[in-house]
Amino acid sequence: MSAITENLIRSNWAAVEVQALFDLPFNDLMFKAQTVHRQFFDPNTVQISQLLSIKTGACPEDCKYCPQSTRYDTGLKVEPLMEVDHVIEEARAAKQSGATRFCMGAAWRSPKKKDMPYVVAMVEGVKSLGLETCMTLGMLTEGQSQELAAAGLDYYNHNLDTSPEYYEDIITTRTYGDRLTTLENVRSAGMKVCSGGIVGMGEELKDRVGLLMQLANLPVHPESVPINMLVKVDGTPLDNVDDLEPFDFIRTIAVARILMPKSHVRLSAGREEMNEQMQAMTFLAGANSIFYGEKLLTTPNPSANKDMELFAKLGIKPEGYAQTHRPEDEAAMLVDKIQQQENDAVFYNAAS
Ligand code: SAM
Ligand code: DTB
Ligand code: SF4
Repeated sequence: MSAITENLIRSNWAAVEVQALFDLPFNDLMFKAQTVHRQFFDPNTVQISQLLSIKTGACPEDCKYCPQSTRYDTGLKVEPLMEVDHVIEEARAAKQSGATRFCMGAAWRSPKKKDMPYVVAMVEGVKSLGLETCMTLGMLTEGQSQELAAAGLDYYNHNLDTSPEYYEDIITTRTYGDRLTTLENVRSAGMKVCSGGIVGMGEELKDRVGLLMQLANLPVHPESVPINMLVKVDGTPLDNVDDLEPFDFIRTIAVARILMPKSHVRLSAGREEMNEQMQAMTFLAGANSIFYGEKLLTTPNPSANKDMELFAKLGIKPEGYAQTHRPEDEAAMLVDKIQQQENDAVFYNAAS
C-alpha cells in the first residue's frame, strides 16, 4: 500500500468529520466513496455470503428488531440446533450456487458449553468443502473464541447494531460494552471480525454517525461491515417504525466505505424491499458484499437467480468465483446452474 492510501486508514474519526461526510451533496459523497473504493477494490466485484440459521427462535434476549426473541409473538417456528450433517449439506448447495462464505447463525445470548462440540464440527465440515466460514452465536468468552479459531473459523459476526446512545432503546439484556468485549475476544483469538449494524430503527442521523464512528475507531477495522436495513417483522416492537428515506441508507453505505476503505461493506438485510436501481446505487456507494440465497435467517431475501440476473445487468462478477469468461456471461452461467439445482430439488421432493 502506498503512503497515500495508508493515510486513508484511520481509527481517530471525530463526530464532526463523520457528520460532514453525511452532509455532503449526494453526488459529491458518491464520488468520494467511489474514488476511495477504487483505490482498494475492483469496483465490479461483489463478495457473496450465504446465511443459514442453525438454531432458530426462543432467544432470551430482548432485541426490539428481532423476530427470534422469545419475548415477542412473531409466529416463528422454533427449531433446535441443526444436525451437523444437515448444515454441511446446506453449505455444499450454497457453494454450488456461487457463495464463497457460509455464515451460520444461532438465536443464542451466547453458546453453552454443551453446544461447542457441535458448532466446532460444523466449522470443520464446512471448511473442508473449501468455503470460508463465519458464525454468529452471540457473546463469546476468550476461551470460546480461541476454540472456534482453532477449529478454523474465519469470521465471527457480532454487530454493534446502533450508536451507544440509542442502544438502550433497542436492547436491555446486554450492554454495548459486552458487545465490544466480544469483538476484542474475537480479534485476540486471530479471527476476522464482521461487525456492523441496522438502520431504519427510528434512530436519528447522529446515531448513524455514532454507529459508523464506533466501528471505524476500533483499533483494527472489521474486515466485514454488514449494513442492515431493518426488516420489519409483525409482532416485534419495531414493526411499525417509520421507513428510512432510501437515500439515507445509501449515504450510510457511502460513509462506511470512506471510513473503512479496506473493509468489505455488506449490503445486508432489507434487499427484498429494494429495487434493482437502489441496490445498484449501494454498489456505486461502495457496497461490495451481499447475503445470497432466498432466506436470511428467518426472513426472505431475493433468490440467487434474481441476484445473478442483476449482476449480469451491471457487469458485476462474484468475488472468488473462478473467472474464465466475461463477467456478464459468468453470471448468466450461474443462473443456469442455479436453475438446474432448483429443478433437481423439485424432482427430489416429489420422489420422497
Ligand atoms: N443471536 C446472535 C446475536 O444477536 O448476537 C446472532 C444472531 S442475530 C439474528 C444477528 C444480527 O442480525 C443482529 O445483531 C442484527 O444486527 C441482525 N438482525 C436481526 N434481526 C434483524 C432484522 N429484523 N432486521 C435487520 N437485521 C436484523
Ligand atoms: C447481519 O448483520 N445480518 C444477518 C447476519 N448478520 C447474521 C442477519 C439478518 C437477519 C435478518 C432477520 C432474519 O432473517 O431473521
Ligand atoms: Fe437473540 Fe440475536 Fe435476535 Fe437478539 S438478535 S434476540 S440475541 S437472536
